[in-house]
Amino acid sequence: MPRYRESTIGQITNQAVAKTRQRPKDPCRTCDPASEHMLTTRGEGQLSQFDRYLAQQPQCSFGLTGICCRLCLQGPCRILPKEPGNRGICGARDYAIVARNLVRSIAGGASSHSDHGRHAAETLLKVAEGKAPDYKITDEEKLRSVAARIGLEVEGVPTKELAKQVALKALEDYGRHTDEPCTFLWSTITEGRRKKFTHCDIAPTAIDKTIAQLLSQTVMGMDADPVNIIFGGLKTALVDYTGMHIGTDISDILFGTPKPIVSEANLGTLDADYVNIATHGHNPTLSEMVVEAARELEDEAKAAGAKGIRVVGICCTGNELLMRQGVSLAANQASQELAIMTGAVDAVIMDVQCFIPGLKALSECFHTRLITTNEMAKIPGSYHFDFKEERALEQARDMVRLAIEAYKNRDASRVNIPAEKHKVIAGFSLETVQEMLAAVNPDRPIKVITDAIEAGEIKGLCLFAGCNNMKSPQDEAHLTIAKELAKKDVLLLATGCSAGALAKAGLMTPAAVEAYAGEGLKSFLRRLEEASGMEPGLPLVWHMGSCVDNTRAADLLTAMANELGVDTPKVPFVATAPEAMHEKAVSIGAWCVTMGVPTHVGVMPPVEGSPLVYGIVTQIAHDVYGGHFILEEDPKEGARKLLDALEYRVWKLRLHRKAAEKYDTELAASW
Ligand code: BF8
Ligand code: SF4
Repeated sequence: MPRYRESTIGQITNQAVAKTRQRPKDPCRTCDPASEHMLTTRGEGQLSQFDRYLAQQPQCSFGLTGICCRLCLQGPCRILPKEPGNRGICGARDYAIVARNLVRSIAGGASSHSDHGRHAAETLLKVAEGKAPDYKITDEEKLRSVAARIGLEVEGVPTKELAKQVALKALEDYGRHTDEPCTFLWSTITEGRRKKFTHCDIAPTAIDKTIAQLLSQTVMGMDADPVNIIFGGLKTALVDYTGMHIGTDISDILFGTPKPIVSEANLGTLDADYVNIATHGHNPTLSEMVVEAARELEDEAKAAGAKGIRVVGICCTGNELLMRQGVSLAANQASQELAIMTGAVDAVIMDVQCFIPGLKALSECFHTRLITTNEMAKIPGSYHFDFKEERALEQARDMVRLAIEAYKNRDASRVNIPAEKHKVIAGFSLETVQEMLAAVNPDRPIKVITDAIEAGEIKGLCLFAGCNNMKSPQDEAHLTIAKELAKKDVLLLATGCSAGALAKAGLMTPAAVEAYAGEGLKSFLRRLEEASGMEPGLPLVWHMGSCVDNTRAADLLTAMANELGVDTPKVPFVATAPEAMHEKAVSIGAWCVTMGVPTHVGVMPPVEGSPLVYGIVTQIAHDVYGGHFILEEDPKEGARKLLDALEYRVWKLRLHRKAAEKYDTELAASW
């Protein structure tokens, strides 16, 4: 069987350099009306990343294509067209430099996600040991199901004791010294993936060791073999997955597994009459306490002249609070500074990741107080709390009081809140999805999806993930691809800032089903809606949570593979990061590929400088893992390629089924 070749995949088109040469002139590059309002009505001197992006153009073509090396002090070395300049000073070739740079991004992403997971596990341990009295085990059922999945004895074990064992088992994944693979990886993937990762020698045994080894593998004078470097990167991507899974599982245990919930999204959710607190970052450990403290201190806000306190979310902390508490999602990554420009945000409380230093200069134009809370993430000139779970609620109260104080200094004449906001139906954890599907088929809920695919009612699933990137007009690629795929009957899942983009634009509503879904998708969603009695209806896009919650989508992929009796590369499931920006998006994309998922990235990563590496990630990866990167900056083309990948899988699955029936053999394992 010849391997799948999409005619344009694998051909370098120099998209990154072509883009920087276009040098846009207008900072207002967004298709979010709220962002447009802020960028066109803001006061003088209120600069944001939209302006700074223009100032950086044109960007360096060596950096854009990945052929700049700064790994040692002899550098930077650039790969030039002719000998001897076509190698670094040490003799490193383009492929080694591109591969090393790429996998070091994966190490960055994996360290972020796994730190998040570690923090969750340490918090759970403190709760189990009675050292964090403000927290509790909210979802005992999840605790027991996670414990059973990772092989712990559950029957008759008291809750706190079990919580301790789960926490310790998670922490074991960070520093194991034996050859056993990471538990939170091994217990959540298919048998086929376990064999594949073992065969390719990329099954990680310990998170911290794997990240450290990748850095060691890629220092000056170490690995120069691009395939070996990339395999090291993929092993590290799997520890990214492991840390993310730990983060999601334990957050659900501590704060509850998300259920369908109605809220709103976009800057219009800020309210001039209230003390507005924006929670920003990723880890719900702090923000859950802020929500609780804000509820407690309503009267203090009223005494200060406000109607009360409004907590809103930005980025993934926003997604976490939206999914569990129904807190409004005010902004995704690109509009974080624009929230401050409204003049109505009294404090931004940050935990970890994705809050940008540019917030500080802008906050100085207003009364807004910036509050950082993590020892690794400080912004000069901001308030800083050394956040400790042992004193969580007390510290959260102090933060909320800082916001109330700031409110007293708010200049009402400068408040400029755009009207734009949309209803959002969120809360699609795997448990929610399974419960909905069980209303149709109680014995085999996932079969409802796989049957709909096999019957041709829907074409498959697409996971929308990742960020905003100033290289693309804000949210445009997310919306374009979502609408294109919905029209073609693809069931859409979303996380992270992609979910933010789709929520802000009203795509997480039943009305969007009417407006954008093809007939097949419409009838599938209606059937499910009726059977499950889902109020107030099913949205077009299912919000699965923050970036770490991409593992919820991966679990759905695994469940579909198990239901179909195949390995993941045969499942009609694709992923897209239309506006990928962060190193975390690179690591998520890399584990999606190892899980056998065709993964579209809408902003060119720095790989065009090496045809060999480009070929490995877009073609060879498919041969080995069944997943590959689709690197395409044109959103419509990206959507077409994703759809092609889905249709190819459905076609092949049918073909293999027919052959197996006809010759009475096992279903072919190839993809
Ligand atoms: O972790 S999608 S910009 S906020 S990295 Fe960051 Fe990207 Fe947003 Fe969530 Ni994920
Ligand atoms: Fe140059 Fe080699 Fe040093 Fe990189 S490691 S900066 S290519 S000499």
